[in-house]
Amino acid sequence: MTWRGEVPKEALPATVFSESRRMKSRNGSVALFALGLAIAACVVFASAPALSEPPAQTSGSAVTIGGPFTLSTADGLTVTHQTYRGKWLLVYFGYTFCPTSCPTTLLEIATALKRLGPDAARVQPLFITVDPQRDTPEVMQQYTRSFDPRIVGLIGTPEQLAAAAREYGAYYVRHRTGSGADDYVIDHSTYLYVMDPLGKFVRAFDYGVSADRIAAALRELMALASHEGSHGNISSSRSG
Ligand SMILES: [Cu+2]
Repeated sequence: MTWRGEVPKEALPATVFSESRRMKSRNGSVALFALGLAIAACVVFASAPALSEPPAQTSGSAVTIGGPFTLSTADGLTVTHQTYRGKWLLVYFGYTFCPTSCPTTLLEIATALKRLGPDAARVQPLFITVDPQRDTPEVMQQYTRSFDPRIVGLIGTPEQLAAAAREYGAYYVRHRTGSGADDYVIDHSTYLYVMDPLGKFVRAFDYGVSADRIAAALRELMALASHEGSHGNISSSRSG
């Protein structure tokens, strides 16, 4: 069974992380893993040199990133695009079996939350799986908690996930690595999207963004928003 996340023509060019070039198992050697990293880095940076700084403010742009979705938490709660209004969202599409880009990004997000201190309460990271076959609620729960319990993993039916990915212009496609049902990897775009407390897209970070940059950008955005007073429903936890 195969599914594809559709790539809207107007979407940001996808930074595709070519996981099919790497080992299919998580039990490979360190050397293989390092080689995989090197290949992945080449793929990412060679394919999207212009996207290392995509501050892409969308106001006035025809491109709309983010939109209605219905997904579920690992606890079985249904969530939609409305659920997290009032929070700054960090949205990332990936899967728990991902050998590099997902663990790397989630680690940076977890570190960014620590850097933000109390302001992290105003941020909600969402890790949306593109692998509904293997990412069961239990697997997702365990995975996101291993980075930071504040990261929420979202699952859904293949249709729900494809729809959510489409709203964000996220790309993913499965590649078989063997004949077994679970012998596959998923190439996927690696943007980390930032949505404001009103649910509007603010910017996207390309793969490789550091925790410090994520934290600094969020601080800046929060300060700007409270300065402008244009986001009345930001949870007024505190600021510093
Ligand atoms: Cu990944």
